[in-house]
Amino acid sequence: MALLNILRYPDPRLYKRAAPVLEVDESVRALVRNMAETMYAAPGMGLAATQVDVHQRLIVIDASESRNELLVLINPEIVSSEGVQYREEGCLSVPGIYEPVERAERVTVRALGLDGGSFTIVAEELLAVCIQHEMDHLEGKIFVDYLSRLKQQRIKAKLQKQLRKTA
Ligand code: GNR
Ligand code: NI
Repeated sequence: MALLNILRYPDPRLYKRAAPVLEVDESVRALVRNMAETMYAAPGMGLAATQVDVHQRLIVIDASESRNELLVLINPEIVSSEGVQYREEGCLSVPGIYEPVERAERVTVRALGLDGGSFTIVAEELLAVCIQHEMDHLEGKIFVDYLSRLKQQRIKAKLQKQLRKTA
C-alpha cells in the first residue's frame, strides 16, 4: 500500500481529460487500493485518478460518516439527473477553500466495479454532489472553474502564498 501525491490547483495536469479504463485488471485494482488509502488518510470524501496524475476514468468515494462505505466507480456515466442543489464544496487539490456550487440533486450513474461488472446506482444529496465533483475531475474540470474570475484569482493567489510558505 502507498500514499499517492495529490496535485494542487492550478497544476496544469488537473486539466487533462481522462481516458476510459480498457480492462479492470490487477494493476487497476492496485491503483484503486492506493487511491482509497490516500483518500482516507487525507482525509477526503472522494478522489479521482486525475488528482494523483493518473489520467484514467477511476473514482473512489466514501461519503458515509462512519468512513466504511467505499464506492469505486470505473468509467462512470451519468444516465440521468434531476433537480438542483447548491452546496459548499471543497477539494483536496484546492486545500482550505470552500465555496458553494450548483449541482443536480439526484443522479443515476452507471459504472464498472472492481470485478469488471457493470452496475447502476441512484445517488442524492451529498453523495450526488461528490459523484459530480469527481466526474468533473475526469473531464479536467475543478469546482473553482464554476466560480467568478475574481474568486478564481483570489484562490490562486492564496494557494500560491501557501505554497511559498511550505516550500
Ligand atoms: O473531500 C472532499 N469533500 C467534498 C466536499 C463537498 C463536495 C465535494 C467534496 S470532494 C472532496 C475530495 C476531493 O477533492 N475530491 O475530488
Ligand atoms: Ni476534488
